[in-house]
Amino acid sequence: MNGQGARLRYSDVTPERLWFDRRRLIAAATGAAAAGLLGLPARALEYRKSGYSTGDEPNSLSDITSYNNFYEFGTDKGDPKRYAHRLTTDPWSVEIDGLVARPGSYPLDDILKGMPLEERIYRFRCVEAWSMVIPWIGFPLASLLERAGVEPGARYVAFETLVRPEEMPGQRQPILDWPYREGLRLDEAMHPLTILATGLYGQEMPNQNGAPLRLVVPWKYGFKSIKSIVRMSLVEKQPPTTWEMENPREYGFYSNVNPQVDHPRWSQATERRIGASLFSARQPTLMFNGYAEEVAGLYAGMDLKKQF
Ligand SMILES: Nc1nc2c(c(=O)[nH]1)N[C@H]1C(S)=C(S)[C@@H](COP(=O)(O)O)O[C@H]1N2
Ligand SMILES: [Mo]
Repeated sequence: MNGQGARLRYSDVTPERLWFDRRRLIAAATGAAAAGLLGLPARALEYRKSGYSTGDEPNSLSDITSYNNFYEFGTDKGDPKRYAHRLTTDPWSVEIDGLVARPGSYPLDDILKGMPLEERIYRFRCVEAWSMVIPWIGFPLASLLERAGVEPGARYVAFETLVRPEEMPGQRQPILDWPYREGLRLDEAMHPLTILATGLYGQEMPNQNGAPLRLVVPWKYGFKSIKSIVRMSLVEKQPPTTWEMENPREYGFYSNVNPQVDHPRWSQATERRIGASLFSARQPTLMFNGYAEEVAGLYAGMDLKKQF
């Protein structure tokens, strides 16, 4: 995989301290030529900063890559880091089917050709009441859906993760009903905050975070961010989603971050920022994870206690 945006090898990892320095350098430099003079890898610069970023301080690369949920590799937070490096992510294709004008198998290299990659620092809120701040690199899901040509009648997008038990040890056990599945309403999918991420911290997506392509929907609980996507289907009816299938009482289709609607077994009113000092206070969770201004309108007139 060469020269495609943020698809750098994970072995090229840049320590985050260097990344912060690099951000300063990039701010001072003008484009790839200047970056070349500074001896920086040009591929890492093939994205631009986005106005959508939050002002929060990002978590460390080490937090982001060692405390993960990716049940295909096991249920322990350390399992993805332990086992996901064995996953082959090149070549990779995404099947786009259903109600689209141009269905088919889209090679990731083709998807990334001409796709404007942006760095977006987003808050990430897990349903387990912890949070992180992550500098994703990605592109709007809407851009890809527009390429495929959404047909009238499509009202939802259904997503599926790769099934490859040879490389995904968790899939050799019936932990979940594989493949991992997720879904969005079409207006949520087309919203400019919704991205398909191909990297973070200026480098290719670490396998444990969902390489090579994962969804990021910053106003929803983390489990909506399906990893290692191989299929996207444009459909008429609300699709079944993994956690709703497992336990519909605890996990709804919408899964919007909402401090007023508790999980049946714990409160969603506050959150613990991973990496923060043990003595630092939990912080209040914000409606729609702090993105209410942008997305509250999508849910006007809905009872969010019933459609959670
Ligand atoms: N395919 C797949 N995607 C997944 C999961 C999973 O188990 N399998 N876990 C989800 C959950 S519960 C969370 S909190 C986030 C975690 O993303 P991160 O490890 O990059 O922080 O991924 C989500 N996407
Ligand atoms: Mo989660």
